Amino acid sequence: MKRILVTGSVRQIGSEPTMTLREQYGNDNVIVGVNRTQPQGELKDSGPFEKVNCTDIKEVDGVVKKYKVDTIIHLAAILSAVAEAKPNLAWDVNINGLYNVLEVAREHKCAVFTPSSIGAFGPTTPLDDTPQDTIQRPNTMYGVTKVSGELLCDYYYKRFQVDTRGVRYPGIISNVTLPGGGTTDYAVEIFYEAIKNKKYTCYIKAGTFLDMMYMPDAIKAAIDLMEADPGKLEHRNAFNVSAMSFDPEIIAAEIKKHIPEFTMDYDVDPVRQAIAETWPNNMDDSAAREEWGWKPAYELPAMTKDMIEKLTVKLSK
Ligand code: AKB
Repeated sequence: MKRILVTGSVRQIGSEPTMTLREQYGNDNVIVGVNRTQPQGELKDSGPFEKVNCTDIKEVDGVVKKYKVDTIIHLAAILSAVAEAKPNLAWDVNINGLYNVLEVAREHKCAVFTPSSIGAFGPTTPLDDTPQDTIQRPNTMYGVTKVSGELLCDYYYKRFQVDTRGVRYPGIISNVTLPGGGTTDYAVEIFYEAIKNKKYTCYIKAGTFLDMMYMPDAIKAAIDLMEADPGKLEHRNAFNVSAMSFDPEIIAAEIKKHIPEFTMDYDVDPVRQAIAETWPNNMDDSAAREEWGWKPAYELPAMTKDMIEKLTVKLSK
């Protein structure tokens, strides 16, 4: 990776990876691709940014040509809960947007990283120790777009030799950008509410286990996979990666160790609960460990401690 375009740079999953990429590859070598939300602060001031709406192939093509981009980190996507509310938009961004990125990559010989998700699984998938290769019949629009995206990336690799790579991200927990429109967002909101109000009303039922990952590990997964020896990659576009699995009771208990007065109650959202019930309780990520040495640094206790320390400082400003 020498010249990198990051789409979706300003959104939940985009802003921190973009800054890490700038630190590692040079500010001028990482182009922030924005659509409607303008970048702020360090993200805006530290290097180039350009309007890149991935559903407009001319915009993607223009920026790739202008900066001689060799790698596209394609993070622009509509997440699960919004995708259920706006399936047309989800199809347009998650499928047509990806197709445009792959076409431009084919033309200009770029490598492409695209995240898939635990949302690529569904109700008939084995939900415990979910294997790398297994049944994928999701019943959400988000899931449909994620499975299609995995297949499309495989196709572009086999048919056109585009160097496509990707992981199935679990819920990502970050102290920088607030989540929006996902099913796993509760695992971030809970920290903000615990610090600000000492209580949280959770929209996911007790006993619903989901895989999660702290943002530094999510960034490491993307960079390690893109830097991996291609000769060792068998799965390429859809590696299961996980760092921890918990239900709302377990994360609440961990937070209570730091904020003893914290309490949690429930007001379950039927849409997000139904989605969560079709996603793995925990994935088997041994293929990623074997093929490119995946190893997360943060489990639940270390992530919780770091989130509380960082957010306490941030929210006191
Ligand atoms: C969501 O909840 O939609 C995302 C995801 C797991 O893909 N965070």
